Amino acid sequence: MGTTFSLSTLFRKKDIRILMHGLDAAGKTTILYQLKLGEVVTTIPTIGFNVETVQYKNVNFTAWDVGGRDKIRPLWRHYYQNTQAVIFVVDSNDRERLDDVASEIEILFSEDELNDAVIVVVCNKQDLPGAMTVTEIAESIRLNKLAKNHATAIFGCSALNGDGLYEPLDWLVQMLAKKQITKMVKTPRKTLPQGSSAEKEKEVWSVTSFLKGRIGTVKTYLGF
Ligand SMILES: Nc1nc2c(ncn2[C@@H]2O[C@H](COP(=O)(O)OP(=O)(O)OP(=O)(O)O)[C@@H](O)[C@H]2O)c(=O)[nH]1
Ligand SMILES: [Mg+2]
Repeated sequence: MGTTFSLSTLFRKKDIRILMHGLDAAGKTTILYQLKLGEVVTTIPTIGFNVETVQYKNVNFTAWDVGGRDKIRPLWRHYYQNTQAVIFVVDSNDRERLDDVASEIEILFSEDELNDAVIVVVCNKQDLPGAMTVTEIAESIRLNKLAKNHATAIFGCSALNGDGLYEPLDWLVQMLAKKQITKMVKTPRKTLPQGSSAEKEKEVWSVTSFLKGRIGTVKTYLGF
């Protein structure tokens, strides 16, 4: 008897909860509203949080943009529960605080509650002439070392002109879909909770037939 699962188990999850973290003035709120409204809004420093749902390629991202001032950073961990992805926003023009960025990112990667989350670093303000490159930032924050135990990637963007805002989302969706498939392959059907909708699902595919024929369907569903 091989491991079996139903395709609908994968399809139930198309809501993704993401956290947007980063030092104050990195551009989190600007990115959030550029994604939501397609325009640059005038921001003030966020004291609590903003939360918005952004729909992209058939996925609903519920994005929590939490204020980054040093005094309120200890509150970040109250938002970790059920988080599937973290977008850590860096001000590419702020060389002076790159050490702070490195230590905050290191803390994030070591949080047990985020063990299953994917973390994407976004180097914002690439439109500014003095902006550090993505490579420079990746080296300074030692992302290679952190990536050994965690799914991660780094991208450049500009919330001001909208460049590069969607590549991180594409990567997140791909990574989360991969994780979901891996989890399902590893989870024997008998461990599904009794009476759950997955349990009631009538059509069940074997792993082999799923892998042979269904990955294309998953991609289509996710909008690739
Ligand atoms: N040049 C440039 N400026 C940007 C960009 N993104 C944001 N800004 C500016 O950076 C400043 C801070 O942006 P916010 O979005 O408020 O930053 P934040 O990360 O939400 O800050 P907190 O709420 O304090 O944590 C604002 O003046 C934005 O207009 C960008 O891509 N390029
Ligand atoms: Mg803000």
